[in-house]
Order: sequence, then structure tokens, then C-alpha cells
Amino acid sequence: MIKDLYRRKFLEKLTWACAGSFLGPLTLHEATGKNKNNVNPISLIIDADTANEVDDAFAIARALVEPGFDIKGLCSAQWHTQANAPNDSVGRSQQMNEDLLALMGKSAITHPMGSNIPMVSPFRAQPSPAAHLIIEEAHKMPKGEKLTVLTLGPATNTASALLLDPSIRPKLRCCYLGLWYNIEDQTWSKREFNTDNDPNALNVLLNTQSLELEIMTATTSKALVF
Ligand SMILES: [Ca+2]
Repeated sequence: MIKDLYRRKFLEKLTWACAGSFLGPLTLHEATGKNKNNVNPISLIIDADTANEVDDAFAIARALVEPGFDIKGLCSAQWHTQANAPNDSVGRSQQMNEDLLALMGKSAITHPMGSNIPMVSPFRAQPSPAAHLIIEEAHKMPKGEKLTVLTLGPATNTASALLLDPSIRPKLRCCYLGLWYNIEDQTWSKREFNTDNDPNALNVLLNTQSLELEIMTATTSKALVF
């Protein structure tokens, strides 16, 4: 109970800090459907293991007030390899997503639950409401436009969506936060937290031909200290 209270207090402070300086542009965006540069905002689904560490909560709160984003959904992801992970790690992420949306007055944004378990092979999807939302929103994109899926945890939900409906591949732009890159010997490593939580899912993204995939490595994100 005390933990829940601290979590809620933290989320309240976080949402006020993020919302305060963006309320002006947000009103303009909501009134016109376009951002201040008069271009259409990016259609975006955020897929996050929100309850694992505090960084995802900051990213989500900031994204929710960004006029350049048209957020089509906020999905929850599992984080089962963390030492203190509960059995329902996706449920904890889901609860934090719901708390954040409620505190920011954004509960109308669709917020489906992701899979609580990783893929058991790179050929077998883990169906979930989150994976189905990615499929649904990808198909809604106008011709020539893509849905951006920003993955802040393991790629279970996105990879499962691709396996369940491969026809969405040309409609997706996947942004993945994970892997290490060693600058000295120019080698990549999959022994990184997000990837360890579902290595099969990342392999699906890497092995899907012609999939638009952007990766920010943990090597880079670790250096981004504000
Ligand atoms: Ca994360």
C-alpha cells in the first residue's frame, strides 16, 4: 500500500512537470490537427515495460504532451528477467500506464495489455490485445504512410503482431531501444536487458526483410544523461 502511494505521488509530480510547459502548443495541436510546423503529427504506438524502471514513465509523460505525436495507443510489456520482477510484470506495466493516462487526462488513449510471457520461438507469436492493436492501427494508415511503434522494452508485442499478420510489414516503422555496441571492436551484443527479456522477438524484427527498423543501442541511451 505504501509502495502504491509513493508510486502515485511520483507519477503526479512527473506528469505536472512534463505537462506544464506544453499546454499551449497542445491546445493548438488539438484545435488544428497539425503541429506548429503545420505538418501532420507522427502516428505512434508506445510499447513500454513501464514498471521496470523510471525512464519509461518520463518518456511516456513527455510523449503524451508532444504536439508532433498522434498517439494511437500505449501498450504494456513484460520485464520478467529483472531480479525483483513479479509474476505479472506486464500487469504492473499496465497499471502504471493506466495511472499515467488518468493523471494526464488522457485515458481516452487506447491502452491494451501486452503479453506477460516472451516468445518461445521466433516462429510462434504471443497473441495479446497489444499485438492486435498494432495490427489494427497499421492497417488504418493511409497509403504511403507508416505507423511508428516505439518499443521501450522487449519487442514481444511488435514481433507477435508481425507474425500474426505479416501483411502489416510495409505499414510499420519500428523503433527499438536495445542491444549494446562496442565502439572499440565494432561488435554488437544481444546481452542487454530489453533483448534478454525476449531475444526471439528481436530476432523476428532483425530477420523480417524490408522492415523499417531503427535501433538506439543501450550504449547510446546510457550516455544520454540529463
Ligand atoms: Ca524500458
